Amino acid sequence: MRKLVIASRNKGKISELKELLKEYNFEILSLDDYPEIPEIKETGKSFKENALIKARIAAQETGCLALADDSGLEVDALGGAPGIYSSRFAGPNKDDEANNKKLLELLEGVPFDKRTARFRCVVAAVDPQGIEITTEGVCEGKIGFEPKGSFGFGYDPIFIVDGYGLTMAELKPEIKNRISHRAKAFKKIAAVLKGLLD
Ligand code: ITT
Repeated sequence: MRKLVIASRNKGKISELKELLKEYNFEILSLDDYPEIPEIKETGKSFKENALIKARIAAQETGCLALADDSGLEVDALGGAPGIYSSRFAGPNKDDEANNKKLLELLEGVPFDKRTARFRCVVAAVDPQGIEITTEGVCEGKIGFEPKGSFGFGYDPIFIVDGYGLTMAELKPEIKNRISHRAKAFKKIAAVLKGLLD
């Protein structure tokens, strides 16, 4: 079976990507299986640049097809922040609760109709021979006034998904895995990969 390395150490992301990859015939690994690979610095200026940086390093270091996801939340009332800085918005230690608290504080006094936001995800696939593909997915919503729900990770408890009236953390994982930014980007890349591998 062909090996595929997910170039991530984010447990929430890895489990979502594993679920999305279930139907494909890969042995799935992640950077947790390669503890010797140091933390990859995300020095890019866009989700696409960062996804490619992560996938390229993982492909080079492991010799396997690598898949990386760079994603984040864009809040219109904050000029698109936290964007590519989503994971460390409240400081260097990735702490979802602190990130959510900071975001809610910054939006204090902003009415519901002005709290528009979207999750954006770019997935990059890089193979050791140097073939590179990227795709993007977006999921629109609004930032709520308090955290709700316990599924998912990151900003899910404060992100109210358009058309559902519930936060992403209140939606069952199988629903998130159908409608999320990651699912959309992933669906597109899976179609291309399938064509390449067949
Ligand atoms: P890796 O680089 O190891 O994959 P990371 O958490 O640093 O892990 P990113 O740089 O792509 O990954 O940052 C993504 C951040 O955006 C993530 O930590 C969350 O705060 C947020 N985010 C992305 N997708 C999300 C989702 O589906 N639900 C909630 N928050 C999400």
